[in-house]
Amino acid sequence: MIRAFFALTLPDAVLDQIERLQAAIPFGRPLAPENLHLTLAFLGEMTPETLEAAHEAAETLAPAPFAVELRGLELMGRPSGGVIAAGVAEEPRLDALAKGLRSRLAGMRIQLPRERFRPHVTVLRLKPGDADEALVARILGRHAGFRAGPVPVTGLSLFRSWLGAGGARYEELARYPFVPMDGRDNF
Ligand code: 2AM
Repeated sequence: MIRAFFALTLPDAVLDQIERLQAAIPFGRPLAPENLHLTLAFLGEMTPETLEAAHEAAETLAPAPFAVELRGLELMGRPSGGVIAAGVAEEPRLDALAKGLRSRLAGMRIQLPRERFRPHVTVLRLKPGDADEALVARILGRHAGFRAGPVPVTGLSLFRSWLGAGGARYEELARYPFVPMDGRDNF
């Protein structure tokens, strides 16, 4: 089985901004720059045949390129085991892209483990004892004005996730550049 997900990659300038943010947070385990991404759809464990179907689904997406901005910080989960993530400024074209991808996957009878799309970029992972609620709240408040971008959305990527003792490692299996078909958005 192959553990896979679709995500947007981030430009170096944004990776640098996130790295500076990570350095300013005094707890948690920062994700390495090569592990930072914006997940569009987590597929979970797939057979090679199902993964091929997911690949074909993604190939039919052809929106016009656009851009998003990272904005603010949030705690997802609990301080004892959640993640600190950068939020994403509201962008209807991003929602349309995720929806278009998910409906194409559904058309291939691929059920996603989690339905709701909540765009974010995980920047730190927390484990028990890293920080209490008050400290997390203080840090979130201090960095509420965090902004990074633009993140040009000129394509998406299919990643394989390898789980290991040192954490997950991601491998880009395919890239789908956006080439608008007949000049129109095709989410
Ligand atoms: P995260 O950013 O919230 O950690 C690769 O593992 C990507 O898929 C990560 O970005 C992760 O989201 C997301 N992911 C991992 N496990 C998941 C799950 N069970 N459901 C939804 N998304 C998941």
